[in-house]
Amino acid sequence: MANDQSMTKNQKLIDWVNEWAKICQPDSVYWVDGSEAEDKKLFDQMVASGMAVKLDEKKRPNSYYFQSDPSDVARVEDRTYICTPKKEDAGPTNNWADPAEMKTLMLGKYKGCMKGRTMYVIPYSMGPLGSTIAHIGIELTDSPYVVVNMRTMTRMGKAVLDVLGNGEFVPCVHTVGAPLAPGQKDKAWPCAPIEEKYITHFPVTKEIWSYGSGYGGNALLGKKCFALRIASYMAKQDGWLAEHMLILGLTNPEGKTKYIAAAFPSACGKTNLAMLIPTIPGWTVKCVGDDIAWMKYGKDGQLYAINPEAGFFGVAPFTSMETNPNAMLSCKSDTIYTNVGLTPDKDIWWDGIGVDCPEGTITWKGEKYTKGSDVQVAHPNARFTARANNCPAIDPAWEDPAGVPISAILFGGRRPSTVPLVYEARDWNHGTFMGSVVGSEVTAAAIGLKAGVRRDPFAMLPFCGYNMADYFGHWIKVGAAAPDKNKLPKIFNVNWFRKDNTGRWLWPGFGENSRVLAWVFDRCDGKAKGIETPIGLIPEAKDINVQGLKVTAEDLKELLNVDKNLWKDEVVLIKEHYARFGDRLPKELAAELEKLEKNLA
Ligand code: GTP
Ligand code: SPV
Ligand code: MN
Repeated sequence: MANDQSMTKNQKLIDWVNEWAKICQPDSVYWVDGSEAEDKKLFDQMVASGMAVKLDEKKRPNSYYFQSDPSDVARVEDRTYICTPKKEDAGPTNNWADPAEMKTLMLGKYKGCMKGRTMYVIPYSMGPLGSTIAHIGIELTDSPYVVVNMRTMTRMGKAVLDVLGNGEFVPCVHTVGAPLAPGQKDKAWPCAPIEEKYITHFPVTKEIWSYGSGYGGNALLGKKCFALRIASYMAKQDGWLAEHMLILGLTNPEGKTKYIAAAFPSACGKTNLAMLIPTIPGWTVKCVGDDIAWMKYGKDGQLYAINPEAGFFGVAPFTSMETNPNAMLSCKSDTIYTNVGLTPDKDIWWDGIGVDCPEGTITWKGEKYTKGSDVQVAHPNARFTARANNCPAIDPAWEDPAGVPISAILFGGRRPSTVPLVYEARDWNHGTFMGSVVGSEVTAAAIGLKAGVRRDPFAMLPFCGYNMADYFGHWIKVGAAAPDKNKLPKIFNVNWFRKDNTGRWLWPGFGENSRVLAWVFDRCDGKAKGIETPIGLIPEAKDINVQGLKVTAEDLKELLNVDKNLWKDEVVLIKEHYARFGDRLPKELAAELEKLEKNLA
């Protein structure tokens, strides 16, 4: 089979690819088939060109190391656009540009942008191939790094074209924005300067145009661009939910399983929670997904979730056999590492991996580490790209096209104070309120953010494809449309990141979070009690099992404390946050805020 347009009979697709080839002017066009041989060939080429390093085959089978350009290490929220016809429809939390103007501007940049390179055509499916809830995208890219990452993160290749037939696809155009003049030597990691990058979405016409970055969410367009920004817009139109959520299956000592979805902002613990190993006896956790959930009501009236991805693009630093063994085992083989340290024996290293950094390790910037030097070995947003199938804790139902029934939804972020370890919403609208006011200390997952706590509603601030106030309204609507209110998931807020006034973590986190999940499970099972507070229901101290922990009774009291004065300050911040949305804010949420204020008086 030739890797060309003979792979499909979809004339619309062929015409679209040819049109873009004319604009971008690549040396050649290559249709990706998704085979292992093709994957190997691409890696070999990248090793030969100096873009990739093959890791030691014994220590890290079939795994490769990449170093990005120092300017291209994470998502760029400043350079990310939602281009709806009307500015109000993108809302106050998104960068907006007029679609026609943006297209004119970007077409100017796309002209000849792939000179000296190959244009790869990547057919991919978000969701199990052929499932009625999956959606197909086609990404054009001039980055072989993107191709090999998409192979792990999505179902990709010829099989997708077969399923697509003459059907509709979401067109995604990507370039690193670094054309080569004849004879010009390529960089190991070509990209455009930050101020020339554009990560652009046209939700109404369902198109994605990305220019100038080769990294993560900027370049793997099936992930944040499609499965969240475009999909959230589709979900609003069609009455479902596209969310920045992990999905896990929790089984109690009696063998009963419940599924939980959880939204935490970037680098706030989704991958860790999704595959945690419970420290309390008799409980197990299985992973369905670690970043994105698409949720719809099933015939039985319950909310069902699928993971549209096929792999993990996980934060490397502080992942270890101690904190997250399942992630370490997932990235043992067949893994792509980006911006970690490269040891002299061709293995990888990052802070918190559990061993000292070997002398002579090459840092993500290409410097040599010597003991005592204070160079940064791995970038804080260094990532591994690993196959979900390689995760020892993958749930047997993770690819079930019907999804898994969701019993509980958790929200949370990094809050050093104020927000207790866990509290439960009184009902769906109260839970929607909780999601809408999530705050978190910013992390390294995006470039150029000011340090401190920012509001990141539903962990969707960088990922909502339309007006955030309308998104809140959509959540209210989905709750109201529940076929059976009693089957709605219960909603909780959690906070693993409380500190005391010396800066010490009050809660050990990681596997110990199972102690909180157990209370959530029991609440859903009608067993444990919830105590009313002004902000919602909290556990009785006795219902959080702290056996074997260093957490003292005092610590636990502090962790579960609802300090009225701190919450009054919080209300002021929530009001500021809500004010951005003007009268587009759903009245149900204004009412929830009023209720909270009254409860605190
Ligand atoms: P994205 O992939 O950016 O969406 O991130 P994520 O939400 O999946 O975050 P991840 O699980 O990768 O965790 C990010 C960082 O938070 C890592 O360095 C973890 O070690 C740390 N972390 C995760 N869970 C906990 C926890 O329970 N307590 C503490 N203290 N740190 C945690
Ligand atoms: C996030 O930032 O939430 C991620 C990493 O999951 S990226 O794919 O770069 O968006
Ligand atoms: Mn994420």
